Amino acid sequence: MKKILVTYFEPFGGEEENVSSLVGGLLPSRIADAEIEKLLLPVEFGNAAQIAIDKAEEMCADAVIALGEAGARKAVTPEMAALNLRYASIPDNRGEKPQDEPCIPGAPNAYFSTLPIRDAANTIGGCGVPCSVSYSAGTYVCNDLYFCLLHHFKETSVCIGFIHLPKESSGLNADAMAKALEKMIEKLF
Ligand code: PCA
Repeated sequence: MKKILVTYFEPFGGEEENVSSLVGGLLPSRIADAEIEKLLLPVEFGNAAQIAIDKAEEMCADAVIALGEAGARKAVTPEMAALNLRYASIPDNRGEKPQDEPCIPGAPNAYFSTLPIRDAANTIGGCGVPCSVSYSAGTYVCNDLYFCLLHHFKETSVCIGFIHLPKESSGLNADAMAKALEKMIEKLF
């Protein structure tokens, strides 16, 4: 049985909710042959990543699928890569506002996803949910989490993917997004 850690975020930027936790919360605890563990993360540079890494290690995860909200987007966007860069235009939930700092000093400039992102996007799109591959996860806490996970697990078989989700006001509801993610997990694992 595969073990998959699904993470999602608390609200940030003064908002009341974060669509990633609505969608993550709707996922069942078992999908086909995979056991799903869920984890809510704080929107804090460094801390979110450390909490996710500790949990993935503790449960011996085979994969980590991280979810986050990208409010301005109109589609589900699996992220192809993460940059070793922190730049915040608004403070994180602890008040940190880094201005062009590395996530991890001395680490490579970027990593590619170790989840088959194109297949993931095709499966989500096949469920009738607008979906396209994104080539930038930004430079805020989502990218930080993604980069730190990819760095930590780089020489292991643990596969890491990140998916940004649009707000429900884009016309996509959490239920439809959760169903599509369930299908994606079923196909990939
Ligand atoms: N979205 C932010 C951080 C938390 C979230 O859900 C981002 O895209 O970095």
